[in-house]
Amino acid sequence: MTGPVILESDEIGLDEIEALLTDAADLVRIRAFVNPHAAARIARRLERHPSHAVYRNTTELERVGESHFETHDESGATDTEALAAYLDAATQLMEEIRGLCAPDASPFDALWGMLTRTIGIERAVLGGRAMFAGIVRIFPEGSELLPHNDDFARDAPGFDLAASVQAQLAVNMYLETPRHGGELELWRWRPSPHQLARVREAGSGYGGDRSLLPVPDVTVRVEPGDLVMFDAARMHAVRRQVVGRRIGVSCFLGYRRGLPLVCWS
Ligand SMILES: O=C(O)CCC(=O)C(=O)O
Repeated sequence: MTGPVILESDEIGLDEIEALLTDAADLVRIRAFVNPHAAARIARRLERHPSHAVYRNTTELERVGESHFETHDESGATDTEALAAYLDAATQLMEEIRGLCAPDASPFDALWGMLTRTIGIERAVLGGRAMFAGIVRIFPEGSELLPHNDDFARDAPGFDLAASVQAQLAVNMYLETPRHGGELELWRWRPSPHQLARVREAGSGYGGDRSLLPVPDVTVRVEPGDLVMFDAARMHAVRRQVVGRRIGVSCFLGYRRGLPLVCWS
């Protein structure tokens, strides 16, 4: 078994995505993708947005914007009212979040601009309507994200988008990071639903029990300004924020061979 393979890059293009999907790399990182000096300022402005709230189904964590994860339950059953509200608000929320970044450049716009140049990017469409993309995730001091993976086909069964996406990549751009804790952990394991059920932490609606998992294959300390991308089908987690909090802008990229990427949160 090799040690962690972090592909340091200055761009995300097809080569970087291919490296993740073939396991040639565990993680792609672009250092200072967001100006590290602007990052803290942007974080302070974003957290003032009125949508700032705890996640409906993970109350330890907070977010600005909205997340498709909050529109379904553990089994993947859609809460139709929550989904309609999510789609109704998507475009305006994205504009408001962009507006709050100004006069600094919006991290999400920078990602969008880069992907427009390299591969092509579109907002994901669900039931004919564009999804929200670019959630701001706030991990308060003391919080953690349990080991889990993300799979749109599992979370939104029956939608065309799920069937057309061949791989789901997670992109996180960090604006503020804790002085101690908050490392990203990644396993070289893409568990099936059955395997996931076997390691589920009692009482958690989404996450695995660390004591049932081996030591992660990759543990990375992230810095303000870093962009990190990995295959969301792999088990991943965020260690407890011991001192300080962690704020980042996050979205998923859906890879479809020969087509532009699609983006959602
Ligand atoms: O914030 C991170 O570093 C990873 C978050 C995560 O679990 C995800 O993007 O799915």
